[in-house]
Amino acid sequence: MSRLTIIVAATLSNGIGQNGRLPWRLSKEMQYFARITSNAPEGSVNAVLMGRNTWESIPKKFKPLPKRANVVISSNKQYELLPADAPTPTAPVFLHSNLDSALDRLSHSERLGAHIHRAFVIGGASLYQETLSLSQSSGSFVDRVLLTRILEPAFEQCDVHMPDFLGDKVHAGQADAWTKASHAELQEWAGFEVPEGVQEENGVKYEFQMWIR
Ligand code: FOL
Repeated sequence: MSRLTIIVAATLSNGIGQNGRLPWRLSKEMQYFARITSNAPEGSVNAVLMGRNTWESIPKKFKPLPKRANVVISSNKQYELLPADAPTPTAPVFLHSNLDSALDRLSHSERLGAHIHRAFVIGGASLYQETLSLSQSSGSFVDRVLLTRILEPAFEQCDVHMPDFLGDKVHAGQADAWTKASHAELQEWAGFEVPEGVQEENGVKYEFQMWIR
């Protein structure tokens, strides 16, 4: 079974986006995203799995996300990932027309050109929903969420929300309920020092969390 990790920055009401982009600009938070998704042992790389809207939200100069195998899901098989006149990409990028096909590709990671260390689902809302719904008995399962909780302000103008995986009472109290890992566990899994407690950038307060099931 291949394990998947969701990484997301979300407000207390699960807001994640506005007008096709992130509602905030948090450079240290973005550095955390880049570092944790890039960090892999010598000779391997991590994969970042994303929906087409998320791919389009990434600034041109960071596409494809460097040092990671980029996997984009779009039902449009003719979708042009990069403009014809774009420079030759420095990181691998693959298009899949559905999640199953993308996950199948991950499980044969030699076809991605390198050994895949970890696979991250980086958004957006519909891919978070679809991957959270995978059952443990299927080939792939989300067993970890790296949640950056945006505490304040509320960012009530968000127009995209991630599924309420913690408040989902369907699983509450059951064997596969989500539990919050300690900060030490987060750091150990990350493999580098992660700031603990409430962080503040540009007047935005947030906290790095890890949830497991
Ligand atoms: N998870 C967390 N914790 N924070 C996020 O901002 C986030 N964003 C997405 C998914 N999960 C997240 C999706 N959106 C880039 C831009 C948007 C984006 C994801 C990544 C991006 O440009 N990343 C560059 C770093 C750019 C920089 O250093 O400013 C990268 O190399 O990862």
